[in-house]
Amino acid sequence: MNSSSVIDNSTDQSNAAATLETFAVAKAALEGLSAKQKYLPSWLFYDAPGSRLFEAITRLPEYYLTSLEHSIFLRHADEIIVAASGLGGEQLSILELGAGSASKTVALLRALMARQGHALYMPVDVSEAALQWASRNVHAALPAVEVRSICSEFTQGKSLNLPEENSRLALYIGSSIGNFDPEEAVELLQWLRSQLQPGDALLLGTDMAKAAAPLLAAYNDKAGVTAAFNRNILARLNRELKADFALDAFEHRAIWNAEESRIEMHLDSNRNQAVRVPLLGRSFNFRRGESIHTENSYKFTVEAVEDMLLKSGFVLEQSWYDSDRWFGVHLARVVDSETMMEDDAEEEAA
Ligand code: AVJ
Repeated sequence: MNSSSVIDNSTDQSNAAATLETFAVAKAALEGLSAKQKYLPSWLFYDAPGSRLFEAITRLPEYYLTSLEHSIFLRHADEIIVAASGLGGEQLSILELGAGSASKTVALLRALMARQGHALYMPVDVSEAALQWASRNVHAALPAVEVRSICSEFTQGKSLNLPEENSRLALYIGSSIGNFDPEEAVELLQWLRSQLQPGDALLLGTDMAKAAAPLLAAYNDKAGVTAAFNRNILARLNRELKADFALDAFEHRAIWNAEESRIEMHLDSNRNQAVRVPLLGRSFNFRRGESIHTENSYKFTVEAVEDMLLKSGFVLEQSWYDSDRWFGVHLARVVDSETMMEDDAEEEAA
């Protein structure tokens, strides 16, 4: 990366949102780089260059997740929509956490349009740019779909103020849930449950636990795009916090942690070095071989999915897979809290 790609946020657009975001980046960097095992939270990957690199990852031959999930949607969209619609007979609308390019979502919206003749699509994202991208893509493919964007940081537990008239299918796809530790994943899904009503549904996409080889290949691609994606987190600290990370002084490493059932990504310092971060007013020392842990990507069994859903107030109704069962798409229903309390009472009585 050369210096001409450095963006100066302070002179460029000094709006309140940018300042808030820089503050969040600074806080995350200070916390993570001060820890004994250094880490940086994986949301830091997704600035504009990082989001482009992620899109490139989804097109890599080794990164099977996106293409398999897309093929599951293409093959089973009608069935998924019928199953999600349940018995209520109301119109179904689609809510999506994390808008992305919405390219996979189009398959579901097409099936919903065919069934109802109308579809309301509500993408939720922190990034206005991501929301615009999603709604532009949906509009290009399906001009009749009504898009209502919701700009919100959904990991912060705030209300989405959803319209009440329809029943909803919430999408959390792409195995994004795999970036959270098990407890955090349950907290996120519990919050989602709190935004929904009894009878509403959730469609959750998860990468499934499998042999180490294809997993390692998916996170150590030959073209080095994942390595560039991983290093972009340091480039971002250089851009936004004026840090002086030498990108070639950190090596991309992705490993399979079988005990935790997760891929871990790290950046390993290949020398003893100090890195200055002027916006934090300090520097950080790295020993040769010391790592910055940048991501966990959990891989699930269907039992683990069912358990996570139950703890969050959902019951698993049906799962769809590719022929190798590498990727899973799970339909779950909101459990209404009265039934849940009755169940608890029965358990206590037993
Ligand atoms: C977007 C979180 C699903 O964990 O596979 C891709 C991100 N990291 N390559 C994943 C990612 C490295 C991705 N998720």
